[in-house]
Order: sequence, then C-alpha cells, then structure tokens
Amino acid sequence: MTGDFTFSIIKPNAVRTGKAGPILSMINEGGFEISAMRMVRMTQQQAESFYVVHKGKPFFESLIEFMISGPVIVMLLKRENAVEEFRKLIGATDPSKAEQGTIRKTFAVSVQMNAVHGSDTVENAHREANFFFPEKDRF
Ligand code: IDP
Ligand code: MG
Repeated sequence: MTGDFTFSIIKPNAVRTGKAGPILSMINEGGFEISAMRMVRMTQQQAESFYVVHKGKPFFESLIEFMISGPVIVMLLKRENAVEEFRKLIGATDPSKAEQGTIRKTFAVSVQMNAVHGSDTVENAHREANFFFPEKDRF
C-alpha cells in the first residue's frame, strides 16, 4: 500500500449500539479512504497481544474483557498524515476532555467505551495493520 495510513477499530459498544454507520460517515467526511475493513470478534489472546503495551495497568483486564465482549470493525484508513489527522478526528481518550465534533465526543460512553481506536504512531500503525490485514487484503 502506498501513502500514509492508520489503523482503527470501531469498538464493541459502538458496533452493538448501531453507531458503526455514523462513525464511518465521519471518517469519510474527515477525508479518509477505507483501504481494508473487516468485522471480527477478537480472542482474549489477540486482544492481550494487541494491547500488550498496557499490560500491568489498572485498566488492562477490564479493557480486554470489554474488547472481546462483541464484534468490532477493524480497518486501514488512508490519508495524508493519517496517524496524526485521525487522532485529531477521534479526540482525547477521555471523552469528557475530547473536543466538540470529534468521534469520541460524539459516541463515547466512558473512558473505556470510547467508541474507536486509532494508532498513536506510524510505527504502531504498521504493527497494528499487520496484526489484522495481510498485504493481499489491502486496497
Ligand atoms: P488511546 O486509545 O487514546 O490511545 P490509551 O491510553 O492507549 O488511549 O488506552 C487504550 C484504551 O484503554 C483506551 O482507548 C480506553 O479504551 C482504555 N483506557 C485507557 N485509559 C483508561 C482508564 O483510565 N480507565 C479505563 N479505560 C482506559
Ligand atoms: Mg493508545
């Protein structure tokens, strides 16, 4: 895949409550192009490996339980400066601190159930993309 990309997840709470459509609209309106997308229910092992940097933090166990509680939508998103621009579009981790108009401000219900994931660095975007999408599944 050429150009900048980031990796995103629509989290279980948002999928469960029918927010995937509106979130995808905001992503497209934010100038991102969907390069790969799949619905998946993560196993405990996958979720623990995905969030390994948070292992040992007080919220880790609860985060894993939440992330495997239902299907999620994983995707690769293309755009210039994708990682940074997507973090702007989703807003702060804690929705009470997220700016108006961001995805998390609009759809998060708590710090944990904050509707979406977005890679925090270009290096992590590559790592997370490889986690779910072989090259052949990217457009
Ligand atoms: P990020 O998703 O904005 O990059 P991280 O600090 O990487 O935030 O945390 C990963 C995820 O763990 C968050 O999106 C959120 O779902 C959850 N999380 C982070 N901090 C807390 C907390 O203090 N309480 C509960 N859940 C948290
Ligand atoms: Mg993070």
